[in-house]
Amino acid sequence: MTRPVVYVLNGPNLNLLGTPQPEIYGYETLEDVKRLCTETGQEAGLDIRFHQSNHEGALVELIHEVRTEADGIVINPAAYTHTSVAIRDALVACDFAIMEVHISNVHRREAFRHHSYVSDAATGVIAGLGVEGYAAAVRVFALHKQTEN
Ligand code: DHK
Repeated sequence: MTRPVVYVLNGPNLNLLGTPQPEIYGYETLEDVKRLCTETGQEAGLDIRFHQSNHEGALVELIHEVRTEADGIVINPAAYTHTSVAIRDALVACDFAIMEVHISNVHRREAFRHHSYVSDAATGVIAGLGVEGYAAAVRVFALHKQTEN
């Protein structure tokens, strides 16, 4: 039996996770986040595919590539959250659930982080739970899967 495929996409600077501003983003690395998502996905019967890019166009193209084969997307667009109409439009073209994740609580931070171009294209938004937010988002897809059966 094929498992539902959930893509976990990460935007710019998240490759550095664990080093800059640990008081905001914590000490876990992106490799730790990948392991967390993969293990959570395995427990939930999901096939997790994990990506990170520092380039807006690369993220847009990745969303285009997966939009016909994915069952869901978890996305932390990082700084592109607050700037990218292009990523938003690519997500709107997907007809499966999308979970927007932020490690930090963007609403407690600078005003420019309070607006997201992605949120109105997303099914749900998780912010401020640290990297556990990724695991929570992955588990939501398992619940979706159960309610569909
Ligand atoms: C990550 C970033 O890199 C910031 O640009 C966003 C987000 C917040 C996060 O909390 O995961 O503003």
